[in-house]
Amino acid sequence: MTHVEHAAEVEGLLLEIEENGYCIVPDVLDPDQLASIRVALDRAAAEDDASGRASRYGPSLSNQRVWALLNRGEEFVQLATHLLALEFVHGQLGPDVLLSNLSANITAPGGDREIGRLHTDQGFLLEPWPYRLATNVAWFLDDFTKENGATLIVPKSHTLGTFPPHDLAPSAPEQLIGPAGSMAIVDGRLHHATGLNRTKDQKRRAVFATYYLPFLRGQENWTRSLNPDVLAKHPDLAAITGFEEWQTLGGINGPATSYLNF
Ligand SMILES: O=C(O)CCC(=O)C(=O)O
Repeated sequence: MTHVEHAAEVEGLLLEIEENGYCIVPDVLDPDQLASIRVALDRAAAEDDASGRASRYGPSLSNQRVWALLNRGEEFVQLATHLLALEFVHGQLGPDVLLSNLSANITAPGGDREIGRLHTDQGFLLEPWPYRLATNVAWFLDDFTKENGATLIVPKSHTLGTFPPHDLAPSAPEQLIGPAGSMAIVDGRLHHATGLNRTKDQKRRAVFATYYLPFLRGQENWTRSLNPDVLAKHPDLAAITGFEEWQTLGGINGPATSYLNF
């Protein structure tokens, strides 16, 4: 594909997000990349279980979240800084962004009703929301199917600029469906929820990279949690994890103090 064809394709998909609140891009990760990310995630999830720190939820605690993945393997740094994903993120949010969080959500069989509520990724702001503050990149590590908990979505709900209805059981007309290796780009205002995994024995693994406009405080406080070795190896992470001053914000106007062991 030529540079011009590529730019036109990205432009077309950005328009699709403007209209529907999301788009799905297939074939972004190749089978080797997928295999190594799955191994890294399974290892991190098992380590959390073994240490008693696992973030499990749902009626039978079948679902598992694994947080702050920058610290859990090189594979995850590559996802957070993936050039094509960042092209979409910059198209949505502009040239400067922060990585609010990088987490995995693993749905597994268990439970008989949808678990989470419909929500958005910028629900920290009082409504109405005049513009987008967040963009989420969902990396499909397994096929996303109707049965295995593919994310529930309400297309075009990003144009409402409001919270979803406060119902306990989410009702959404569509789901993010696509093969493993795809990524979905989701406007931070889109109403969505984790689907219920109705399969007998299939997990649905996904990594969610959420980016914010640079003046916001992100979900993860990377300036305290990012492993210094990871930062030393990837100095380009400094800007998106909030280590650098942006405009007049986040500067250090006095001696710097390390709170890493605080
Ligand atoms: O796991 C999913 O399908 C959705 C996760 C989600 O809603 C989120 O990370 O905000």
